[in-house]
Amino acid sequence: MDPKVLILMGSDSDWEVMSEVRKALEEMGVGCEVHVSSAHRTPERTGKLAREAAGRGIRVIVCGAGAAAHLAGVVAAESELPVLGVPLAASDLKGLDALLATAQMPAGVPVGTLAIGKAGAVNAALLAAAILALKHPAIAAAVQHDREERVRSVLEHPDPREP
Ligand code: RP5
Repeated sequence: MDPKVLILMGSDSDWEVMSEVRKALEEMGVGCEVHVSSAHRTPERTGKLAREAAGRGIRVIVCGAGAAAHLAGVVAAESELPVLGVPLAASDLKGLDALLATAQMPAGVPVGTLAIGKAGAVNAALLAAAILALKHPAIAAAVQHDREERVRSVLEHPDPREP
Protein backbone atom coordinates (compact mmCIF):
# COMPACT_ATOMS: atom_id res chain seq x y z
CA MET A 1 0.00 0.00 0.00
CA ASP A 2 1.38 3.42 -0.95
CA PRO A 3 1.83 5.68 2.09
CA LYS A 4 -0.64 8.52 2.41
CA VAL A 5 -0.86 11.84 4.21
CA LEU A 6 -4.02 12.77 6.08
CA ILE A 7 -4.86 16.47 5.85
CA LEU A 8 -7.28 17.71 8.51
CA MET A 9 -8.57 21.24 8.95
CA GLY A 10 -10.87 22.77 11.49
CA SER A 11 -13.20 24.50 9.03
CA ASP A 12 -14.04 24.87 5.36
CA SER A 13 -12.68 28.39 5.71
CA ASP A 14 -9.18 26.89 6.18
CA TRP A 15 -9.16 25.28 2.72
CA GLU A 16 -7.76 28.25 0.81
CA VAL A 17 -4.48 27.83 2.69
CA MET A 18 -4.62 24.09 3.36
CA SER A 19 -5.14 23.33 -0.34
CA GLU A 20 -1.45 24.25 -0.64
CA VAL A 21 -0.60 21.09 1.31
CA ARG A 22 -2.47 18.91 -1.16
CA LYS A 23 -1.04 20.81 -4.14
CA ALA A 24 2.57 20.35 -2.95
CA LEU A 25 1.99 16.68 -2.12
CA GLU A 26 0.45 16.06 -5.54
CA GLU A 27 3.46 17.68 -7.20
CA MET A 28 5.65 15.10 -5.43
CA GLY A 29 3.35 12.20 -6.25
CA VAL A 30 2.31 11.68 -2.62
CA GLY A 31 -1.28 10.56 -2.06
CA CYS A 32 -3.49 12.20 0.52
CA GLU A 33 -6.99 12.38 1.89
CA VAL A 34 -8.61 15.55 3.17
CA HIS A 35 -11.29 16.08 5.80
CA VAL A 36 -12.80 18.99 7.67
CA SER A 37 -12.91 18.02 11.33
CA SER A 38 -12.80 20.31 14.31
CA ALA A 39 -11.31 19.65 17.74
CA HIS A 40 -14.11 21.57 19.45
CA ARG A 41 -17.09 21.29 17.05
CA THR A 42 -16.73 17.61 16.10
CA PRO A 43 -14.40 16.09 18.73
CA GLU A 44 -15.67 12.52 18.28
CA ARG A 45 -15.17 12.58 14.50
CA THR A 46 -11.69 14.08 14.97
CA GLY A 47 -10.69 11.38 17.44
CA LYS A 48 -12.00 8.63 15.16
CA LEU A 49 -10.13 9.98 12.12
CA ALA A 50 -6.92 10.12 14.14
CA ARG A 51 -7.31 6.68 15.72
CA GLU A 52 -8.14 4.95 12.44
CA ALA A 53 -5.56 6.74 10.29
CA ALA A 54 -2.67 4.29 10.60
CA GLY A 55 -4.93 1.36 9.66
CA ARG A 56 -5.87 3.12 6.41
CA GLY A 57 -2.25 3.50 5.29
CA ILE A 58 -1.78 7.04 6.57
CA ARG A 59 1.82 7.64 7.69
CA VAL A 60 1.83 11.39 8.44
CA ILE A 61 -1.00 13.69 9.55
CA VAL A 62 -1.07 17.42 8.74
CA CYS A 63 -3.51 19.55 10.75
CA GLY A 64 -4.42 23.15 9.95
CA ALA A 65 -6.49 25.28 12.30
CA GLY A 66 -6.86 28.88 13.35
CA ALA A 67 -7.58 30.81 16.55
CA ALA A 68 -7.33 28.65 19.73
CA ALA A 69 -6.05 25.85 17.52
CA HIS A 70 -6.29 22.56 19.40
CA LEU A 71 -6.73 20.32 16.37
CA ALA A 72 -3.13 19.17 15.96
CA GLY A 73 -2.72 18.55 19.69
CA VAL A 74 -5.91 16.50 19.93
CA VAL A 75 -4.95 14.46 16.88
CA ALA A 76 -1.45 13.87 18.29
CA ALA A 77 -3.07 12.65 21.51
CA GLU A 78 -5.10 10.10 19.54
CA SER A 79 -2.43 8.84 17.13
CA GLU A 80 1.20 7.76 17.28
CA LEU A 81 1.80 8.90 13.70
CA PRO A 82 3.91 12.04 13.16
CA VAL A 83 1.59 15.07 13.40
CA LEU A 84 2.48 18.36 11.70
CA GLY A 85 0.57 21.52 12.60
CA VAL A 86 -0.09 24.52 10.37
CA PRO A 87 -1.26 27.56 12.34
CA LEU A 88 -3.75 29.64 10.36
CA ALA A 89 -4.60 33.33 10.53
CA ALA A 90 -8.31 33.20 11.39
CA SER A 91 -8.76 35.84 14.08
CA ASP A 92 -7.74 39.38 14.97
CA LEU A 93 -4.43 37.92 16.24
CA LYS A 94 -3.56 36.92 12.65
CA GLY A 95 -2.34 33.42 13.48
CA LEU A 96 -0.20 34.21 16.51
CA ASP A 97 -2.87 32.58 18.70
CA ALA A 98 -2.86 29.43 16.53
CA LEU A 99 0.95 29.38 16.39
CA LEU A 100 1.26 29.35 20.17
CA ALA A 101 -1.62 26.91 20.65
CA THR A 102 -0.09 24.49 18.14
CA ALA A 103 3.58 24.84 19.08
CA GLN A 104 3.38 25.02 22.85
CA MET A 105 2.55 21.38 23.50
CA PRO A 106 3.65 20.17 26.91
CA ALA A 107 6.42 17.54 26.76
CA GLY A 108 5.19 14.08 25.85
CA VAL A 109 2.76 14.60 22.95
CA PRO A 110 4.65 16.36 20.15
CA VAL A 111 3.28 18.42 17.29
CA GLY A 112 5.80 19.50 14.66
CA THR A 113 4.72 23.08 14.09
CA LEU A 114 5.30 24.96 10.84
CA ALA A 115 5.00 28.66 10.00
CA ILE A 116 1.69 30.51 9.95
CA GLY A 117 -0.26 30.31 6.70
CA LYS A 118 0.77 29.36 3.19
CA ALA A 119 4.50 28.95 3.91
CA GLY A 120 3.66 26.57 6.72
CA ALA A 121 1.23 24.65 4.52
CA VAL A 122 3.80 24.15 1.76
CA ASN A 123 6.51 23.24 4.27
CA ALA A 124 4.21 20.76 6.01
CA ALA A 125 3.85 18.95 2.70
CA LEU A 126 7.60 19.02 2.08
CA LEU A 127 8.32 17.76 5.59
CA ALA A 128 5.70 15.03 5.32
CA ALA A 129 7.30 13.94 2.05
CA ALA A 130 10.76 14.00 3.65
CA ILE A 131 9.49 11.69 6.41
CA LEU A 132 7.97 9.29 3.87
CA ALA A 133 11.14 9.50 1.78
CA LEU A 134 13.06 7.65 4.48
CA LYS A 135 11.30 4.45 3.38
CA HIS A 136 10.15 5.20 -0.17
CA PRO A 137 12.78 5.84 -2.86
CA ALA A 138 10.29 7.35 -5.35
CA ILE A 139 9.28 9.98 -2.81
CA ALA A 140 12.95 10.59 -1.94
CA ALA A 141 13.59 11.29 -5.62
CA ALA A 142 10.63 13.69 -5.73
CA VAL A 143 11.89 15.56 -2.66
CA GLN A 144 15.34 15.87 -4.22
CA HIS A 145 13.80 17.05 -7.51
CA ASP A 146 11.79 19.72 -5.62
CA ARG A 147 15.01 21.00 -4.00
CA GLU A 148 16.78 21.09 -7.36
CA GLU A 149 13.92 23.04 -8.92
CA ARG A 150 14.10 25.61 -6.11
CA VAL A 151 17.84 26.02 -6.67
CA ARG A 152 17.26 26.39 -10.41
CA SER A 153 14.54 29.01 -9.93
CA VAL A 154 16.96 31.17 -7.90
CA LEU A 155 19.90 30.74 -10.26
CA GLU A 156 17.82 31.37 -13.37
CA HIS A 157 16.12 34.44 -11.95
CA PRO A 158 17.71 37.53 -13.49
CA ASP A 159 19.35 39.73 -10.85
CA PRO A 160 17.56 43.12 -11.04
CA ARG A 161 20.73 44.87 -9.84
CA GLU A 162 22.69 43.75 -12.90
CA PRO A 163 23.07 46.50 -15.51
C1 RP5 B 1 -10.94 27.15 13.76
O1 RP5 B 1 -11.66 28.32 13.77
C2 RP5 B 1 -10.87 26.76 12.31
O2 RP5 B 1 -9.73 25.98 12.07
C3 RP5 B 1 -10.82 28.07 11.59
O3 RP5 B 1 -9.47 28.45 11.30
C4 RP5 B 1 -11.41 29.06 12.60
C5 RP5 B 1 -12.65 29.74 12.11
O4 RP5 B 1 -13.58 28.79 11.68
P1 RP5 B 1 -14.94 29.26 10.96
O5 RP5 B 1 -15.67 30.10 11.95
O6 RP5 B 1 -14.55 30.03 9.73
O7 RP5 B 1 -15.67 27.98 10.63
O8 RP5 B 1 -11.56 26.16 14.51
